Amino acid sequence: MRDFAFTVIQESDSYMAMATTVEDVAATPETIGVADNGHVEAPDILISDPDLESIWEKVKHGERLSAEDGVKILETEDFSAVGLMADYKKRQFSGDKVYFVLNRHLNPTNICVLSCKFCDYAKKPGAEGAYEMSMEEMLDHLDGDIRELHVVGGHHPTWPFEFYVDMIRELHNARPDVQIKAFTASEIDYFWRRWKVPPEESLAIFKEAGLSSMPGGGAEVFSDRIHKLLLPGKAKADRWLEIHRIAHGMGIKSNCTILYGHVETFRERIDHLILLRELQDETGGFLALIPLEYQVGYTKLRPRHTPPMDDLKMLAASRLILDNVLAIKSYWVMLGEATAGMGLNFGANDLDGTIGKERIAHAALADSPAGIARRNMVASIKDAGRIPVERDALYNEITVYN
Ligand code: V47
Repeated sequence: MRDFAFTVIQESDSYMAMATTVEDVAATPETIGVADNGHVEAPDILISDPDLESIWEKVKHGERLSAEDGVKILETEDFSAVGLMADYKKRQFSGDKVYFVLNRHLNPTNICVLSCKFCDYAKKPGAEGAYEMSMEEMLDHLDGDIRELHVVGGHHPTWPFEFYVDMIRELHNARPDVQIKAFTASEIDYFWRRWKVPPEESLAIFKEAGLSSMPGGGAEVFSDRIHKLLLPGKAKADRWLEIHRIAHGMGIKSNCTILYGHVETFRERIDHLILLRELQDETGGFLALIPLEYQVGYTKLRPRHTPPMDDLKMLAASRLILDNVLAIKSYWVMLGEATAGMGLNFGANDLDGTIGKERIAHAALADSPAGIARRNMVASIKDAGRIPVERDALYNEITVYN
């Protein structure tokens, strides 16, 4: 049987050795509760779909699930069995704890050279609604008692690389206590394509300027078919994975995402998760997966949002396939608060954050409020019968709300 807690302890130790400041030391299994909850009693599960029998045997025995298993989880009608299996798996990572962070999203510009077919946020220069923030406006995002600033924007045609370095430096100097999680792999790739700054160099410069970790955006779906269809010109799977590999090797932890619920197949979703799992085996550098439910908005790649039942199966499949990543986020901004709350019983152990001024999902008409406060986070987690834990960007625990 695979001993997950032990694997994580080894991986975290190697990253702690590379970390440079106290704030940049990532959480250890002790701080996230893995050590306490590594051995969890398997519940009796009533399984009505025979396809799930062998999957449950594997989950109980700590065996890896295959791509075929993942597809069966997404296809099954046996909704409750899937939820219970994912919940069991989740307890091995974090018991009953559910994490959240006090954070703000900063989207410095929506001007973007790309034309991804799912994106309502990007604008061409001069188009109605296109914006560029001044440094002062960006610094305004550092209000209140936030711990994490999430910085992601369009691939701007003319902002020089040095401007992005100044951005990180000024944000960091203004609030050294706030951990800056900035720039998707797609943006890091763009700094190479546009300004010829290779990822090793840009990441080292950003790290020195105050970058603490990287967000998981820009991954979309790692399939050549989808890439050709929806995101011509954007970093492909290999490049996205390569950039995260480089970051992890430099001691920069990161998140990963999958954008689902548009034109991808179930098999393409699971293949994507398996590629993430393989990289995580290699580096141990991913902190969390965020399954992003496609927001129909004005792009209308499909007529309706993914139904909540399918969102919940997607969370469960993510938890069960990605058996080596600590956190699975139930991302309330895209799922809506009700489904995100239910997600805490389908394998998710993180509600992301209080967010504040998020723009990307709201450009696509996501209907949850643009920021819910700490109180609401704690209440939502307690409503799901779980223990709220406020964390920092690197999953160090700040407060446990017992
Ligand atoms: O990469 C764009 C996605 C991502 C749409 O790392 C859309 O902690 C749904 O990556 N419907 C940015 N999604 C958001 C993101 C993220 C969010 C929260 C936390 C973290 C983290 C990362 O949003 C983009 C793209 O995949 N996106 N348009 C849309 N219509």
